[in-house]
Amino acid sequence: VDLDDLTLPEPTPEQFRRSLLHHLQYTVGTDPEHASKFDWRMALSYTIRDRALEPWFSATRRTWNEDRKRVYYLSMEFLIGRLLEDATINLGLRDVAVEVFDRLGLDFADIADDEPDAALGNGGLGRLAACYLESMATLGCPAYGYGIRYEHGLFKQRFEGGRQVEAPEDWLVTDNPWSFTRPESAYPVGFRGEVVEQDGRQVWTPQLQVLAEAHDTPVVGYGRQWANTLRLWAAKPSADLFDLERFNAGDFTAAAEPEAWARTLSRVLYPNDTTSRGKELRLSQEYFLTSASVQDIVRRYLETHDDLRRLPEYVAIQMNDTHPAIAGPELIRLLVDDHGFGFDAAVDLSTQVLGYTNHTLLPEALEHWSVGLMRKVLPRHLQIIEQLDRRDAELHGPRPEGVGLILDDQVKMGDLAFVTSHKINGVSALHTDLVRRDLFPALDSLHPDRIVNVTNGVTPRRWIALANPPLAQLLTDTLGSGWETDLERLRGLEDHVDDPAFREAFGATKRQAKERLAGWLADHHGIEVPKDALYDVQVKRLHEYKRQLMNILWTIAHWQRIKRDPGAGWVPRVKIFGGKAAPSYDMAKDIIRLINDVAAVVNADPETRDLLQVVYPANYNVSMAEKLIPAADLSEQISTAGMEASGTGNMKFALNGALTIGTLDGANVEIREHVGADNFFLFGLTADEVTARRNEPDHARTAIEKSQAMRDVLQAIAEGTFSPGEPNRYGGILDMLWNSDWFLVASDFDSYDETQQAVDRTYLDHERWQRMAILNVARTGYFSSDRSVREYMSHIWNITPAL
Ligand code: 26M
Repeated sequence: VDLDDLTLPEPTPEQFRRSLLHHLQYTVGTDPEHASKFDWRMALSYTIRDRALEPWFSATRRTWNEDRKRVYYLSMEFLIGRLLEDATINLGLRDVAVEVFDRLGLDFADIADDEPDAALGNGGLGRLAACYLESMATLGCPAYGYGIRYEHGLFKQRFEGGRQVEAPEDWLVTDNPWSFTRPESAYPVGFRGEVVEQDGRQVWTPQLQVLAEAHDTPVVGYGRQWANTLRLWAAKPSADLFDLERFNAGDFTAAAEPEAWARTLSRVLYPNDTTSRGKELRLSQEYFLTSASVQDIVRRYLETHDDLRRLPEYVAIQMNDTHPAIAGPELIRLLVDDHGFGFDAAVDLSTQVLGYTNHTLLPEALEHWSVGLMRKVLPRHLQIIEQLDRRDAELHGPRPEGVGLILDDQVKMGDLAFVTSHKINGVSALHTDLVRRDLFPALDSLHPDRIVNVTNGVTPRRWIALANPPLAQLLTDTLGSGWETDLERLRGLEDHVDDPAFREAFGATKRQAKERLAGWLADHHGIEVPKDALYDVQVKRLHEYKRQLMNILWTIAHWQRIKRDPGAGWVPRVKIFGGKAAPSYDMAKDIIRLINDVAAVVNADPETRDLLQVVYPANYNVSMAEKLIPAADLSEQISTAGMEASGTGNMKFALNGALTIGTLDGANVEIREHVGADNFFLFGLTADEVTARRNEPDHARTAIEKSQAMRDVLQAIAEGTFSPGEPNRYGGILDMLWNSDWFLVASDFDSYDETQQAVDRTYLDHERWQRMAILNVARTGYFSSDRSVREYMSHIWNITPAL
């Protein structure tokens, strides 16, 4: 078959309309008179999808024909959000689609808004994987994302009496037009059982087997040239799991148990982004993803090669944190047990293929599994880990205390990932320094060439073109097209920063975004906010180190000050919060409730209502981020220094013309260097000062006693100002602030307060603010994920892109 014969030409509006109506009738099975929003959305999705298949097939064919090296990105999370509008933009079809819907009397944006978010991730790590997939496709880097097709993504959040309530998420209840099931690509994944020695070889006979079934989604690059595959594994019981004997004996429930267990593996995403509590199901999910993926990778390689020793020339596997770190032992196992390799040769080969990205230094997030659990679930892999550990000890001589893969009967997954990878990377310059210094000092001095930095980035297609069409239009009008794939061109805006006409147009894009957001808040959340206030936004997962608490405490201080002197010329502010807490994280949930309680009191205060509003729309996710970020004037990046590995929200805000108030943490450091210190609101202790301050006894109490503002705030909370009739509601928070305060809210409060006042003063000088905002956009092109992916390609994967 000549595939080129089947290629669809770039559609005219008329052809697009015909495709749309064809799908509405023949795929969706309805007609324009009766079609619902859902029907139109499906018809549109199929129309767009048809056009995605051509770059998808041609990229796959080219990689195959040219026998190119491929990268495999293994991640427990892909927070891809909605796909329809992104694919439409990347295929260059947005204008045509908008026009066709206009003529049908329908609104393209409204229909695209019907799509559920694919929320297969918690936060930064999962969203980064999604941005990287999009950049790899845009750059023509042959790549596969491998993940799990969770039936239920991240829980849905709502508030009841200000408290977070979780409900299951159900993205698969309606058809997913972007997914292609590949029943022919299914792999058995074994668990438990025994290892016996036979003729000097170890033979593992698993007790349970599950099938991993592939579901493929095309990932379309910008410019219609290339598409890659996101392959998500669904767990299916293998036929022998069904216990026919038991069933026939009438024990139906027991007969179905092993089947139910199998399906559990892809049932639900763990809603944790910090604590790694040892749970057998989590380890089993990690192995399920890893084993299916590694089998698929080796199978694909062997289709066109016969010598596995050349695997590193054709395969790069990237581990997104340690969650898939069992990939090292799994690849070694396949090479030794199934392909006759010696142990050392298998280790060398695996190490050349694998890379490991670290995303956190938080001790509670560093994965470790007890030796006992490993022995039970993955007995052969434990043997390999023990053998790796012995080999390392022999190679490098006597080891200091605490060095090695197993400590206190726990397998340390970070160390395992390190010794089985040729490169280990941190995600910002500061974070990489800390990875070297604090996390892997011993391994770093043994392998000084292994740790490298790749500062995170975000895709400008989703985070500018899709999220902020008026800004995108202004960029194109000012710089010409091309900035979408060469974001450093934003520098060209510097030439226009003093041009009043450009300044006016730039200001208009922000005003429009605020109006859009205000409209959406009113329509979807019943929240009314002024359109001309300073929009101050903190959106991210709830965690003590991110210090949403400091933000809401400052909000209270600000409210108290306005009440003391209402006529003092205050800048009207809307404080916007968004984010979910892990269901078991009590302190984070208390902070959510406090924010909502403060909102209730402050928003109802007639003295201050025109000057201060606090809003917290429930269920922050990727599509809410697309609405909030373009409207922000001020981006809150206020983590305790040394704790946020990078941040990526910080980049999205700066690219959309928000100014940052932030600490010297993660990528804030580099953002400040790029935009210039004058265009960034810096406050707070440095990472080294944080370490020193924590060693000062009673640092919290001392700091609170020094700060009149802080004491007034804590007193109001303790008096029940925000919890009428229940003054002790926030006793836990108050006790923590006075007596422990690990995240140094009190120590940084006054510095934050002074800087917030500087924000107000600057905002009153409209010209100056506008100038700073424009320079933020102009100077943050570096934070494109295209730049990050290029660095991975050249420093870690050794891949040259096909485009
Ligand atoms: C671990 C064990 C069990 C269940 C869940 C987990 C887990 C899941 C996600 C642990 C951590 C997870 O994510 C961490 C994360 O999102 N880190 C963020 O990564 C971003 C991308 O590099 C950085 O920008 C953020 O600073 C970092 O916090």
